[in-house]
Amino acid sequence: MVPSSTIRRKARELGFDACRIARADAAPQAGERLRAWLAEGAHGDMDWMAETADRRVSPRALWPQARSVVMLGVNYGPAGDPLAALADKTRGAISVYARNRDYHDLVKGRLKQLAAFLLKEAGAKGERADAKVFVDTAPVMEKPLAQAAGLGWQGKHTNLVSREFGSWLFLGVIVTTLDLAPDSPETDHCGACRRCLDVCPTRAFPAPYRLDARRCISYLMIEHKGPIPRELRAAMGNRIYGCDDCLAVCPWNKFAQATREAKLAARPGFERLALADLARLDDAGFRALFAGSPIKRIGHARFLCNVLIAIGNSGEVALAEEARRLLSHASPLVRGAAVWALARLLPAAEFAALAALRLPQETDEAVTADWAKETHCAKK
Ligand code: B12
Ligand code: SF4
Ligand code: SF4
Repeated sequence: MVPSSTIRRKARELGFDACRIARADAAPQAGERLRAWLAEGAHGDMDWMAETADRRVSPRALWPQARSVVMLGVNYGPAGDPLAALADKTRGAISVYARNRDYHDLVKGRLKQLAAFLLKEAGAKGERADAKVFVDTAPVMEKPLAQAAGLGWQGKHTNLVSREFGSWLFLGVIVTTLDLAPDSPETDHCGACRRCLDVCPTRAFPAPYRLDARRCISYLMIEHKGPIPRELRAAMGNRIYGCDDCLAVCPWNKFAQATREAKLAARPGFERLALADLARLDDAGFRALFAGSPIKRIGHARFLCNVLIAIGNSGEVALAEEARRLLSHASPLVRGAAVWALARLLPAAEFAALAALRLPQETDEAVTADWAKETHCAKK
């Protein structure tokens, strides 16, 4: 058997901050809870969650030969106050995890190296084995497995909390046919605290330990396909990609440290990008600015919608010009968000005059309906 200490030493050398082991069937309740969550429809339009449910319930369902999981964590702790960017309404707030390189690329490369090392060590001991590596995108429930391995516990905000790194651990997993010595699971240390539940701007937690993704800003900005529900837009403030509020208020962050990984520390300026500049980016400019970042994955149109909602929430009349220009954008989603932003920034008479001018040119039914709705509730 490859000793845990050998795996941990190599993991540390490769840049992982935490490494613990569990049996592949160590989180038996997770599958049942996943099914209940899906049955409630809490996954919204993340159809891929439901489509892969049969395999997602357990690593053994995904790969019957799996015996052990090696759970890895990479600390992406911010250097300063993670919520400071929410203060300046004329600038966009990007969540901590997206302020530099896409962690999927970074973590996956390291997982592959660690898996290769593990198989080589096992081979040297005459053990025939196989391994697969996953980070986020595969049908594996990483959080309950990480808790079973002792990396942390699933807090009331449903994310993994570590006694050493607080809320700021990316997770990755190596699933292997090897029998490895399991570590002990971590227990829940939330106690009576409910800070994360109370801070959520869109009230996305129907109960502790349960998230309704349909109300979560992170889902709405990154995963949701259609227009963001109007009743949730004001609560999004100046966020333009993801949300950290429930993570940031956790008292266990007092033990957190800034990441040691330069590729995960905020890129200079990324915490203070002006909404006006972001609204003016064309597709090529968007791709260039966010090259290598997870933000690029949502595409230019989706990104502009997020920026327009932040513009609508800014209270800054000067930004109406940016929204007015985007009324001519090719995407109806962007045009609809521009209508919403203008209704919040312009006086009612000016908005009505603009509607009279632009409405006859609008060809999309949903955007036409947006004009009608906003004409009723435009700022007096
Ligand atoms: C889908 C998904 C999302 C969705 C849904 C999130 C969710 N909580 O399920 C959306 C788009 C909203 C999202 C947002 C974010 N995500 Co995300 N996401 C995932 C993904 C791909 C799957 C998660 C999943 O299986 N959800 C299904 C639900 C049913 O599972 P669950 O959350 O584990 O639910 C458990 C609890 O509800 C619990 N439970 C239910 N009832 C009860 C009752 C009791 C008493 C108890 C104790 C427990 C309990 O049991 C369930 C099963 O364990 C994972 C990667 C992966 N493959 O695991 C990343 C992942 C969870 N995301 C991650 C991150 C960083 C984020 C964001 C912080 C990003 C951001 N800043 O915007 C936010 C956080 C929002 C939040 N509060 O969760 C990290 C979290 C790392 C960590 N330390 O936990 C992961 C692990 C990716 C990674 N590889 O690092 N995400
Ligand atoms: S990420 Fe933001 S919106 Fe989503 S649950 Fe946490 S605080 Fe609420
Ligand atoms: S904020 Fe409180 S309740 Fe939420 S995860 Fe942290 S300790 Fe648990």
